Amino acid sequence: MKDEEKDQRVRPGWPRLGLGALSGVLAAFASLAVAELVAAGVRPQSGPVVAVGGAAIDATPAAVKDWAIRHFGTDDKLVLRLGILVVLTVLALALGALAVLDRRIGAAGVLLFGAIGAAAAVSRPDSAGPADALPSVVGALAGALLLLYGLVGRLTTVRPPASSASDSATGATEDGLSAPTGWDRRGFVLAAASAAAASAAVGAVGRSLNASRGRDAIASRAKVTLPSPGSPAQPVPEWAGLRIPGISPFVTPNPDFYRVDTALVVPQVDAAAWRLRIHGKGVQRPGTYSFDDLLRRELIERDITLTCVSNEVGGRYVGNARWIGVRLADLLAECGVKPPSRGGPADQLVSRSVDGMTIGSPVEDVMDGRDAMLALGMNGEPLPFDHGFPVRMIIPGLYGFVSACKWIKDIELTTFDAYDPYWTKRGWARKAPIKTASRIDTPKPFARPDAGTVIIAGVAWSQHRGIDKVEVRIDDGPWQEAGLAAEDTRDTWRQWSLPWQAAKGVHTLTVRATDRTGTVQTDERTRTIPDGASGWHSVVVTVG
Ligand SMILES: Nc1nc2c(c(=O)[nH]1)N[C@H]1C(S)=C(S)[C@@H](COP(=O)(O)O)O[C@H]1N2
Ligand SMILES: [Mo]
Repeated sequence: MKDEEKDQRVRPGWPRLGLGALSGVLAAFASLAVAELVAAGVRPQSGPVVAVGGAAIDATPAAVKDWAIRHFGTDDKLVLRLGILVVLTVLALALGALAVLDRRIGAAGVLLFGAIGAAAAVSRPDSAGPADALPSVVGALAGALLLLYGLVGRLTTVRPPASSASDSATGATEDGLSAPTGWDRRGFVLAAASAAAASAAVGAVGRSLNASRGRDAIASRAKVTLPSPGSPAQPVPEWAGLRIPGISPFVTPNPDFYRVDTALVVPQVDAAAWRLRIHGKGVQRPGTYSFDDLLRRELIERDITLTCVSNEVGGRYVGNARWIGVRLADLLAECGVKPPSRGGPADQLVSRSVDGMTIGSPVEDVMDGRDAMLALGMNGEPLPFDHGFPVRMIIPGLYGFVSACKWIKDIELTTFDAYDPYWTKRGWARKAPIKTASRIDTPKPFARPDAGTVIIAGVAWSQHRGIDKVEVRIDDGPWQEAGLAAEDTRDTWRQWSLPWQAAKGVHTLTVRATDRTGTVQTDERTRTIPDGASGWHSVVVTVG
């Protein structure tokens, strides 16, 4: 304590700059807390962190986004949020210190942050209009007032007018520092502690209000009973699922199903208020459908394996589920839509989601007889919120970014020439059928199995063409044909296995698949951008 005081006397600026920096952080978090509270009244997505994060996701170059998806997986959004908070903290530290030197700079800085948040919020594709600026603006004003009058104001010198000694800051005399450069130490500590406590309380109230806004959506999902489908899926053949430890289960349980999307806040849509609009080029009878309208139609139930274009060779962004939904081709035909091969003027179907995503699919594929659907159910339950409740699109054979719009609300018929959807604008392909692929699930990379019989097993997929053959190669040996599990449909993946007499040493296991068109999976390695990775998956193991 003594040393500190001495220090203060020698370099009176530094401790105050430090406390100024602390004030900056307190003010920043107070701003966020207030913004969260205001966002609860506007829309949860209008808060500055979500808005700036969303803008950052959209602005991120495709390669970086792909890298983030690969490295952080479904945690990518958590990492982004933390990143934003770290950057904000660093800037707030600097701004707080600057505010001690010049309060105008402090004020300008805080308001600039508010302006950035507001600009991001109103320019989001799902923005509800100017009201989305409110959380950032009100938060910034609260932060600026707190910083300047509540905190830094107590640190900076208040030079008492010569005529009046009464409003002189009191810290000076207590510290024994020479007046008039004193500051109100006790007042500052009190203000800082109250600001922190108030921010925590306001933030907590804001968060819980935000959470409760999803109540209608949660209730509407709980009320859904999926009717039994008029066109049920064929029973899964008994031998579609091999009983091999470590192999991917034939049906991916919903909680294990990969999730890839740009939504920082998972949209929670009230099914009762949800509508789907179908319109655009060549739509003779545009229509609007409610969730009940769809439930009343004949439903189809199909097993379909979904794959993400960001899935690397050997990656986990593939899953197989039993979907229930409305046949999309029928709905389009009712609206008078014709595919290009029958003279329809539109060759691209653009799906729009409530969160502003756009996904473009070939009309020809949707109407060529495959089981393209508006899915309402996934593995026996209404769609989970993460996977698009109340309705999403599923088109067998196409990567998710050109087929699987979640939280869909609008379908527009147009042409590929006239419009590029979200991912295409960012360097991904316009059209992207899923590439034939295979993956070794077991043994795992760098496993150390005992010498003797080792079961090599995994999955292979070539949606809408079907898997004909899977082969495995040990080191540079010959290709050996693996045993295939029974085929469910050509839209689903297929398990495979091969018993291997493993000798001691390090070995490389490689797999490749052949689809029903007779095409052998290529060993040419490509990146995921623009239309999906290719190449063989291999795993190195050490047999002991
Ligand atoms: N609204 C919306 N729908 C979306 C996306 C998205 O970012 N937003 N991502 C697409 C991509 S790239 C894929 S691979 C699938 C993933 O679906 P899943 O998360 O249910 O596995 O959703 C598609 N639908
Ligand atoms: Mo994807």
